[in-house]
Amino acid sequence: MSTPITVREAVLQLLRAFRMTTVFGNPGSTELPLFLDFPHDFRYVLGLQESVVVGMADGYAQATRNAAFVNLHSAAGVGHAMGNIFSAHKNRTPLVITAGQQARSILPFEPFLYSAQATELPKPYVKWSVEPARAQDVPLAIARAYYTAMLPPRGPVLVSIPADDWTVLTEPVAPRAVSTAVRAEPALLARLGDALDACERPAFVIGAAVDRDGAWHEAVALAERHHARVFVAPMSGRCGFPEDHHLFAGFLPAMRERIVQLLGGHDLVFAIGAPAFTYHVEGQGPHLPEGAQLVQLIEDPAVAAWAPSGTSVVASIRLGLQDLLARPARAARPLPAPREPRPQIAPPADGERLSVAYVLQTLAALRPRASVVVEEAPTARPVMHRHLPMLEPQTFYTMCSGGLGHSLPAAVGIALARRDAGDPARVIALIGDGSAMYAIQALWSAAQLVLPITFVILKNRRYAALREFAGVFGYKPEDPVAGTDLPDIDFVKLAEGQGVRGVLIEDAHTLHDALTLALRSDRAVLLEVEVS
Ligand SMILES: Cc1ncc(C[n+]2csc(CCOP(=O)(O)OP(=O)(O)O)c2C)c(N)n1
Ligand SMILES: [Mg+2]
Repeated sequence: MSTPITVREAVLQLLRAFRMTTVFGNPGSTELPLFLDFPHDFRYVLGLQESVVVGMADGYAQATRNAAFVNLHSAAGVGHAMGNIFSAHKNRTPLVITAGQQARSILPFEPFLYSAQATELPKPYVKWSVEPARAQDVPLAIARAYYTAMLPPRGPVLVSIPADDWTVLTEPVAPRAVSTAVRAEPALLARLGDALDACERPAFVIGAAVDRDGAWHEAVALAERHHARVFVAPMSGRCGFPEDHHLFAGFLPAMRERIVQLLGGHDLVFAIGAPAFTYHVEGQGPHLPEGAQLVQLIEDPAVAAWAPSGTSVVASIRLGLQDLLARPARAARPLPAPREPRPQIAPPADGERLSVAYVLQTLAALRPRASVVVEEAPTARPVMHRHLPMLEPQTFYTMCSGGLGHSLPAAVGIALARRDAGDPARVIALIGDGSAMYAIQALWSAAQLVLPITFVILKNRRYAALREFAGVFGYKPEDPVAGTDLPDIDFVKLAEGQGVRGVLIEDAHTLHDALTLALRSDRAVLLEVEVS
C-alpha cells in the first residue's frame, strides 16, 4: 500500500504525467476546490464563455497532438460548451473535460447548480462520460478518460466531479503505457495494395486524418509512387497534401453528383483518412463514377462501417501508409495532366469594394510560407481554395463539423501551442463576420496571452452562405432570406474593447500595409476588411 494522498494531489500527479498542465477553463463555485493552492507548474487559460474554452483547448490539442485538459462549470457551463464539444467530436480532437458537480452530501436535496444527469448531458458527442461512484475513484477515472480520448478515433471525454471529492484520501494512480495507434490487418491491407497496383488511373481523396496523424509526407510519397491525382475530401478540417504539388487536383464539394463528376475517368478511388463521402445536400445516383472501385484507409471503424462500397482498412493513417510504402513499387504509370494555374486577380478600381479573392491573394503573397491559417468563413472557403494554397503540414485548420464558433478560439489555442513549442509560426485567423460573433470573447484571451495572431474578419455584413444556399430550398434570387443581415457590427471596437488592436480596411493600399505590419507584430491585431 502506498501512502494515501488527496484526490486533488493524485489527479495533479496524473495530469503532470500526461503533459496536461495547461487548464482551459471557466470556473464556478463547484470547480474552485480543484485549484486551492494552485500548483506553480500549472497554467490556467481563462476563456470568457465555455464555447471559447473548448475551442481554445481543441486548437491546443490538435497542435500539440496530445489531449488538452478542460474544466467547465456544472450544467450551464457544459451546456455553453456543447457546440464546440460537437466540433471536437467531429474533429477527433482528444479532450479530457472535467465538469464540476454539487457536493455528494447535498445531492438528495436537488441543490443549486446541480447537474441532474451530468454524464448524459454531453452525449452522444463524448466517447465516454462518468461520474465516479466514489470520490476515491476520481483519479482512476481521469486516467481512463485520458487513454480513451487518445485511442483512435480520438475525441472528447467527460468526467463529472462532485465538489467535495477533491479532499478525500485515496491511492495514487501510476500512469501506464497505452497504445495510441493501430496497425492494419495484413491480409486486408495487401488487398488494398493489390487494388492500388492493379488500377490504371488512381485518384486519392485526402481527409483530415492524414495531417492529424502526421502522415503528410507518407501521403505525398504514395501519390508520387502511383502518379495518383490527389483531391481534398469534402469539408476537410485539415490539409494533408501540398496544394501546389503537380499531382494536386483540387477540392471535392460535399455533393454526390459533383463528386462523381470530378472523379470521373478514375478506375480506383482511395479515400485516405476521409469518409467516403461527407455530403451536405441530397444527392441521387451512384456514389462513385462508372467503373471506379473504392478503397479506404480510416482510423475510425464507424466510418468504415458506412462506406457505400469497396474495401475499408481500419488503421492509423501514418502506419497504414507506411505499410503500403513498404510494398515493392509497381512500374510507373503516365503522369496525369497538371491543373490549370491559379488566376490572378486585379486590384479593385477606385471606389470599388475589395473582393475576397483579392484579399486572399494579397494574404497569400505576404504571409510567411510556414504560417498557419485557421479558417471559418463559409463563402470565402472556395475562394481560399483558389487563391490561398496550403503548402506545409499542420498549416491549415477548420472544424469538420459545420458548427460555427470554433475557429476564432481554436486559433488562440494553436498559437499558444506553437509558442510553447518555441515555434515562431504566424497564426492567421480568417473569419467571417457572422462566424466571428459566436465566440468573439476569444480576442480577449489572445490579448491576455500576448499571442501574435493576425485576425482577418471578412466583413460582408451578412450570412452570405445562407443566402447562397437558399436556392437549394426553392428561394428565388430576389426572395429575401430572413435572419441573414448583419448590419452595424464594429469589429475594430469589439477588438479594442478586449485589448486587441483593430484596423479598418477599405482599400487595397491599406490592406497591403496593415497586413504587412500585422504579420510582423508581436501582439494580436484584428483587421476588419470590408468586402464586396
Ligand atoms: C452554430 C451554427 N449556427 C448556425 C449555422 C448556420 N450557418 C452556416 S453558414 C452561416 C453564415 C456564416 O456567416 P459568415 O461567417 O459571415 O460567413 P459568410 O456566409 O458571410 O461567408 C450560418 C449562420 C452554423 N453552421 N453553425
Ligand atoms: Mg458574412
